[in-house]
Amino acid sequence: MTTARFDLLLDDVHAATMSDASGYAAIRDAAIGIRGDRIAWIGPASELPRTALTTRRVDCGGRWATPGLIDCHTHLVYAGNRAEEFEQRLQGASYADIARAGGGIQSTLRATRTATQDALVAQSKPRLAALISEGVTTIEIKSGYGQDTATELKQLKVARRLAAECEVDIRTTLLAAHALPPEFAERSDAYLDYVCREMIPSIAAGRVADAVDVFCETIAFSPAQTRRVFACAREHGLPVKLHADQLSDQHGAELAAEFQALSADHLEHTSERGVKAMAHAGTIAVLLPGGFYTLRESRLPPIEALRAHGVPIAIASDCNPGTSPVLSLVMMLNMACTLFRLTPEEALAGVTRHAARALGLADRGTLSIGQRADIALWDIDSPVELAYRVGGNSCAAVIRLGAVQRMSF
Ligand code: DI6
Ligand code: FE
Repeated sequence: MTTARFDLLLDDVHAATMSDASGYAAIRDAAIGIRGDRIAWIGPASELPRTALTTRRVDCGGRWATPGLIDCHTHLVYAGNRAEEFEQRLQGASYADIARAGGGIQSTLRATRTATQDALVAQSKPRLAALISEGVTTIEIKSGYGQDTATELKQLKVARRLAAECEVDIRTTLLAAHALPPEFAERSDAYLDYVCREMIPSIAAGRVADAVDVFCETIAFSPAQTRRVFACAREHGLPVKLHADQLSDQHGAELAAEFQALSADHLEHTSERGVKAMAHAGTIAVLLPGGFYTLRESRLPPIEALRAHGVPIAIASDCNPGTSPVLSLVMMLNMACTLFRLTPEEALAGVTRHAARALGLADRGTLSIGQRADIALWDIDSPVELAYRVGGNSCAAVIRLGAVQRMSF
């Protein structure tokens, strides 16, 4: 028998491996052996080969390990602040009223267009740091506050720069079809000509985006327009995602499924037919409780149908300045359970295993042999506590690509 050799061995640890569809797939009193940037061994410590050698050993003191968290839907890179809109909404204005008065996405667009790359990095980094401090090791960041090639590119480049400067893996998504820029007012088809003829080709050539997203809604782009953007994205070899059925049933889920989208996100108004189409296509459902909470929505996403048809459910922060000024993915576990009635197991799978799939990533999201060694350690007595607590940060350590990033014990 060959001797097991590890660079890092975690022991006296309980592991919520998330490695199968049922619950935490927990291993109590586990050990996790890491070689290079991968998990090389995981199992009950009692089964660890006695001859195993390791360069470094960390006694985790009975803490829980989970896969590093994955936030699969954010608009984290933007300039400015919309706190005054929060006050306006408290006084009775609706999200749509504010948008019509030139606020909302347009106000973030103006601020983002005029910000330098350095200013965008400086404003976005603290938001990213907050998410990372709670165990996030992979995050998706969308553009969508530029609506011209230069600014969309600037947002995506800032996201790439944040990846180089921070301890996190970043996937980027082009969301050029988020809102209509002022120069194209009343001319949405002309704007999409520009998106398809110029933006998508140049973004694809520069390899600055990993996917293309569209906001399909009465206040944004129609299903026919979405179809056009998706066809163009696919021609350029980019996978698609969709802001689908958030405020009304646009049959967005069906449309996403038709284009084999990685995910359809929001889904509050999706019908059972839409859910079936997603199941058939393997499209992941991304639920965003932060927006639901902030806008005080009442219509729930079709959780029962998603379960019944076996559509994997991911959960994300939707971090954005308007509808979800959320800087805690762990808080979304609580909201997913409290507001959407997910189980704590489902919620945790939503920010690990299923979130990885929503980004098309097969190398992370579970603690199992061969996966990236992206691991969060938590000061909790059981994994339910992650969803149960509101506030406080119980993340005690983060290991990313096999390296200990941070450890508070
Ligand atoms: N749906 C949302 O909830 C956000 N974007 C989207 O397509 C809102 C973005 C904002 O208000 O800035
Ligand atoms: Fe969003």
